[in-house]
Amino acid sequence: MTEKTPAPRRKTAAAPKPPAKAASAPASRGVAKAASSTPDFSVVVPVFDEGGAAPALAREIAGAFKGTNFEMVFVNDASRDNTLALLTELKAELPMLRVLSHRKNAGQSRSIRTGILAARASIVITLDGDGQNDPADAPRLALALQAGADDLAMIGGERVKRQDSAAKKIASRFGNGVRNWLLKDGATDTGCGLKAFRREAFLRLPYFDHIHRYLPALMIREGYRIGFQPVNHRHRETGVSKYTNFGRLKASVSDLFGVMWLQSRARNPGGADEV
Ligand SMILES: Nc1nc2c(ncn2[C@@H]2O[C@H](COP(=O)(O)OP(=O)(O)O)[C@@H](O)[C@H]2O)c(=O)[nH]1
Ligand SMILES: [Mg+2]
Repeated sequence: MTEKTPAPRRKTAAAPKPPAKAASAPASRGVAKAASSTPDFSVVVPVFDEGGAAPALAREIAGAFKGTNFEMVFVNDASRDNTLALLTELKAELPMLRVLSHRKNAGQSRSIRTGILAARASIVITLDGDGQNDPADAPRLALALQAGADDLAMIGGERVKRQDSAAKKIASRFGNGVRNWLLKDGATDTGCGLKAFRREAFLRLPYFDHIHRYLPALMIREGYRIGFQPVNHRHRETGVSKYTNFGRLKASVSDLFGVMWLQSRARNPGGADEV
């Protein structure tokens, strides 16, 4: 595992240790938490019009995490296809599958947040819902995080061989370069949907749409350490990408300035001691 602790703009020290189990987590409004025993891992998957991929992906995740105490939280982002019907049906086959459904489309970041708010484990793993991330990699990231030091808040996947169009790969390389140059987050692939992080650490971060691309910078800002591991990447076999290069660029410009501003306003006490 490569662990990167890029120099943040301001000196930061380790944040206090997140508790091993999130004792009582705020559930998202209107979303009740299931009452069974607390799982060790919550796998959160945002899905928007992914009916072609979601059921097979859920089965793959169940296979990958078999033997561990885990749950899956699929968040249907007001899909217009049969995603919700298929996932609802699948609950009979996969008892550890939970399905939440947005009433209106709210985007990938909000879907992830909804899933994390509902998650019952202290360690959350996110994966894209189109099957491009390989569930076989996910337990490795989760276990590395679990075994890591207390202030290690996230292990991000870095796609070794991107299976996307040349245009998307070029745009992504450019975007990652600019982001790393401006934010100094040490990440080469923040767009990789496969990440493992501590639920409490995520919930400490300021939320905004598209935050999922800035988790390394924001975790470092909060005083945490982050790590990365190489992961597999697969072709999108069904459905269509929900992003265009232009749309991504437009959002990225204002987001970059926003995160730079957040970094300039970071002050960290280096932990708080009770006396
Ligand atoms: N872009 C986008 N993705 C969403 C939305 N809601 C959920 N998602 C999910 O976010 C993940 C990433 O989207 P995807 O189209 O695969 O992005 P790409 O791999 O960069 O082309 C997929 O699982 C989507 O289904 C949304 O409103 N917009
Ligand atoms: Mg994709």
